[in-house]
Amino acid sequence: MRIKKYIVNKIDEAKPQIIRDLGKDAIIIHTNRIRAKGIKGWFGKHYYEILAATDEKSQKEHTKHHLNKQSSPVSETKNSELEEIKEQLLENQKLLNSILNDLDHIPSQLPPVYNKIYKFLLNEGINQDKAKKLVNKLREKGGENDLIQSLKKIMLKEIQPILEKGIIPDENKIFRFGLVGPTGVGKTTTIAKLAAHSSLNEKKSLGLITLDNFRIAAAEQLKVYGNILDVPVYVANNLEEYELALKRLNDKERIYVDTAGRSHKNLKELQELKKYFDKLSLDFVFLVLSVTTNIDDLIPIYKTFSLFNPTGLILTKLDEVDRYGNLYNIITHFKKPIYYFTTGQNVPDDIEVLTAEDIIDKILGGYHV
Ligand SMILES: Nc1nc2c(ncn2[C@@H]2O[C@H](COP(=O)(O)OP(=O)(O)OP(=O)(O)O)[C@@H](O)[C@H]2O)c(=O)[nH]1
Ligand SMILES: [Mg+2]
Repeated sequence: MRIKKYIVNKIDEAKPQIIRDLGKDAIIIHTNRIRAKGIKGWFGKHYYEILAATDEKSQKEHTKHHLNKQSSPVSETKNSELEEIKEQLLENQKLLNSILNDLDHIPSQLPPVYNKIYKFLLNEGINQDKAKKLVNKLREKGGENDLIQSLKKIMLKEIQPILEKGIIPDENKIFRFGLVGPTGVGKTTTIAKLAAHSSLNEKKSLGLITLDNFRIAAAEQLKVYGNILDVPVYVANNLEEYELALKRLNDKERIYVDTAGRSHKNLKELQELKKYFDKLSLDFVFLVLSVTTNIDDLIPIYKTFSLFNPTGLILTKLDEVDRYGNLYNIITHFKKPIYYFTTGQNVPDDIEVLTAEDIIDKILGGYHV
């Protein structure tokens, strides 16, 4: 066995070197994508470390073959021999391509049209692994002329069943809602929007409770909205006050409970908050997350807040993003229905319910053939 290491900018670049050094039977045994050290690395420069191997026998044959070719004068090389070499090289190329494809579905090996779609998905903010999986599914499906239409179907099949669950039944029942989430994502603003909708459109009787005694301004913020809508707002500083507020709002068709934003790193405070939620069985617990937060940062947040056993998500600040791929990341990663999307600071207008189709249209809308 002979192993040789290659450092290249693109995996393709290693292929001719591997054939030249180790022969056509060489196989790639390992590839590693590495970020360049120092200042180059900061600018996202990557290179590949590739390990290729061949056994001694085929290596010897390769060297012999190589030397023979070198010593024979070009004038003596017959056309048929040249053809043979050409064929051999093409064979090698095919072999290496298939190895590389099997390795990690390397995007540079994709046919151009798929590569374009892959790059588009990445550019839209879809996570690399998820984009790769989508393109692979698209390739497997194949056959259809309109690839974007096929991709849409694939994505729809994936996210529709998740989103379909995110509907509040249109019943004359009493519903209690609690909103939790990290700081500043828009929980209080969203409660104001929801409360306005319940009161003005659905004509429901309602009350608001805030457990946010953390910031003095927080209770005031909700009270202002309460006054405008003419609905009672209770500020609960402890469990007793919370129970009292619940009693007073007992006959209301809708109760919205606002909470202080907490860092997911502050587990103790979150566990304390959980005690309040346990006091009243809430029909819907919404975890409020901002779409401006990257999926990698959302994962630990989601993990900690799953303490509250959320019914679903509310995604805020959709107006602040230009690319919608993170929606796909969030839906496929957490597999939780998204009940509402908020699209700005205006109360009560900037809130929407989006279907799976709406979301996919947003993501794929910018693709040009
Ligand atoms: N652009 C944009 N801003 C929003 C949206 N929703 C809320 N905001 C703004 O985000 C800021 C924080 O909103 P809050 O409702 O106070 O957020 P919160 O989650 O209650 O914050 P804490 O209670 O401090 O954790 C405010 O300036 C809101 O106007 C939205 O959909 N888009
Ligand atoms: Mg708040």
